[in-house]
Amino acid sequence: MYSSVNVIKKVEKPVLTYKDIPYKAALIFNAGVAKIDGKYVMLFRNDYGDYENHKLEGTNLGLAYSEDGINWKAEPQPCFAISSEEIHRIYDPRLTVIDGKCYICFAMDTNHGIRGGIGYTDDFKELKILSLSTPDNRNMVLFPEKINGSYVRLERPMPVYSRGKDRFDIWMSKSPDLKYWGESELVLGVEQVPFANDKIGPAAPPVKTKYGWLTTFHAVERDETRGKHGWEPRWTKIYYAGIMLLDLYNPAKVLGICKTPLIAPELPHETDEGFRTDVIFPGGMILEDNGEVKIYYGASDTVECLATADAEALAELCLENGI
Ligand code: BMA
Repeated sequence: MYSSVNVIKKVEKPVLTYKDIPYKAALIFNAGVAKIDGKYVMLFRNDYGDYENHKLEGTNLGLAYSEDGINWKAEPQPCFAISSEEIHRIYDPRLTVIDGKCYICFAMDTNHGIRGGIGYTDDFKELKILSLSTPDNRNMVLFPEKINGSYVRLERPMPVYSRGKDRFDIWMSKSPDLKYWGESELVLGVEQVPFANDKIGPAAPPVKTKYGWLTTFHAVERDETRGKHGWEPRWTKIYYAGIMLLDLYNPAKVLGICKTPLIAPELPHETDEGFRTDVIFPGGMILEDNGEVKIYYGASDTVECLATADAEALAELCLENGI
């Protein structure tokens, strides 16, 4: 088992759980976070049902606000009810502010596969969809500015037929308008991550540092000998958070990657309590003016947590070993 790198400081308790939600809620996790006009906004995934009796009924998204990024208050109702005969649910939202507008990337389960979606909202009441990928693709994140004249996203297609089950990698695509996407390139292959023997995918949207784009990813390790974890009937995987640095002008180029997990499951709510324990899944990273990053992550697919680190120290960790 790995430990988190020593520059990571975890907040001891989750920052949001189902107990903080004023409507039906069970698993609160995999949130996207943005700082807008000095105030923090969180769009979180809620797999609702009966937590005590381990019964889940469905998924919706909820909204919470915070003045300090640590203490959160959830809004009275869930937001963005998007479903139809074809669409089952949207989940795992990631927020990126570009030129003052809040964009939302999300995964969408449909009758015909999993699609990656990109939309925006002006008021967190209505989600206006700009593009939906062909299946299967998800874990999309947008860079916070155009690079060489294009919008850029990281994404994780799932080529089961050719790569074999779960052997998935991180890709990048470009767009002139956030609607039409192309010029796709491989960014990081799963075989380049020493702590992943299964699949990897983008995590929180990248932040800009003078060294390059600093960005988290998730990395999955399978070790069936460790047995099942959590109250989900078959769960045996471990999800770590990793971190890498991408070139500022050509973000398909990895400048360096930290060779051990950035965040590993360690605290009781990360390893012992919940639906799928041993899962760390970042969805938000905020770079503060003092150089600190706040990294928000779902733990055990059950609660939303926060860790902090110095952005420069993280960039150095990536550059120490290169790729
Ligand atoms: C992934 C996604 C995430 C989830 C993770 C661990 O495949 O479904 O939403 O957090 O698995 O269960």
